[in-house]
Amino acid sequence: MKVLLLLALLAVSALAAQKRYDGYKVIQVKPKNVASFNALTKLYERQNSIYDFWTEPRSLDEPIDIMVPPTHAKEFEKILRTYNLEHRVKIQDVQSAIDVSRKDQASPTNVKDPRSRSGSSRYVVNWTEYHDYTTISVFLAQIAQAHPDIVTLKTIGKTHENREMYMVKISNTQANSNVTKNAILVDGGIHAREWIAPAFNTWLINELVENYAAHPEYLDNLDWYILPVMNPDGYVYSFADDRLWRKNRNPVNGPCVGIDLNRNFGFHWNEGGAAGNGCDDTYHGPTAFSEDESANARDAILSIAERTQVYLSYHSYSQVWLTPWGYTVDLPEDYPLLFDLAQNAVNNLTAVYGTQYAVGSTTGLLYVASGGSIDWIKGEAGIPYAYTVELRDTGDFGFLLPADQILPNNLEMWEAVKVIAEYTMNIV
Ligand code: 0X9
Ligand code: ZN
Repeated sequence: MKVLLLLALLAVSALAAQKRYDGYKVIQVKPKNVASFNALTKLYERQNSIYDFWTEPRSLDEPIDIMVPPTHAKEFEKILRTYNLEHRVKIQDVQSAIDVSRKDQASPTNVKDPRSRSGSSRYVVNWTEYHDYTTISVFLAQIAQAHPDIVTLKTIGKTHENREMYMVKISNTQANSNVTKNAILVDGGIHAREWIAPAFNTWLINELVENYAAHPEYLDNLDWYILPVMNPDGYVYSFADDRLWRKNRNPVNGPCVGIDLNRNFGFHWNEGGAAGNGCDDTYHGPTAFSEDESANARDAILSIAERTQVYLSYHSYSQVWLTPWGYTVDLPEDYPLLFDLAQNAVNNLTAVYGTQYAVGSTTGLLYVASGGSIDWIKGEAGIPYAYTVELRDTGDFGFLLPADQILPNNLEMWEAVKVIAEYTMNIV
């Protein structure tokens, strides 16, 4: 009885510790004219620690999703009235939406006996739920152990909170061992709350390995390097403490915690579209590569960069496929090549369920954002086909994408990745 009481108390206090979003709304706004677009951009630049822009101001005809706290509901209504803004409430109460989406979170894995929960399936993960970092780590160890001939699990360093960061190498080392293979680098989860990105990456690892027979050429002729969770501390925090956490968990900013790792990479670092205020969600950090996570990624990537032709960095949401640059409106010289490959990949994706993705440069489709990983990867590491891909959806659920969309998301994205793989095999 006492034990039960203690457990109940623990459960309640764990819940109580979670950041709550009672009365927060996500409102989609259409700017439509220059004055209102500028007003919203100003709000984004000056007050993004109050108003969480789930999507940033992009262009006049693109809707913007803004999470408004109840304390600022009146002020925001005034802005809507002043600029006569067309708007629609997308999420009436963010806390209720988080409560609903909690059913999509798999229960934690018993590390001592990882098989106890998974029943008959081979691995601890499935793709009908979102899994915590421990479970993903156990899965990586399991699949590496089951396929020592094709999977190598490497640790590339530790996070600020001392968690291991993993990189998975997948290749059939028996095939074509005399030639140097082209490589594809994949990452995801640089932003903690974008759970669909790690969920796609673990699926991709499983598909490449377990379904080898369906596409042996992908492992016979290519090396794959996958960093399934780039921001483990943030990811853990988004499970346990704050579902909408984005940055890492380095507390260097006085009262505020965290650096946006996708503003911390060292190519034209801090040249716009990144915040100097440590409380902002796009804080670029004190210096380029100041963070353990970005520095570890840099070192691991540099060691494989020479043979690597493609980089796919998974985020959510918006359904867009982005090329460099993020720091400038200029386009890279080989932009037509990057665009064509991306468009072919997207066309194949759309053929599955009709899901639409827009293709274009980061500044062309989104906004100026310096210090992003793709800019450094193309500009400094020299990997030519560098892309950021924003997965499902277009804002109905946003970051709280229901788990029943994981599989459709993954299956359609796989069709795009197949086009990339076919192309990369043949680059000489
Ligand atoms: O702003 C970002 O970091 C990405 N969008 S997100 O909504 N997932 O935060 C886009 C990154 C685009 N690439 C560069 N910044 N270079
Ligand atoms: Zn992101």
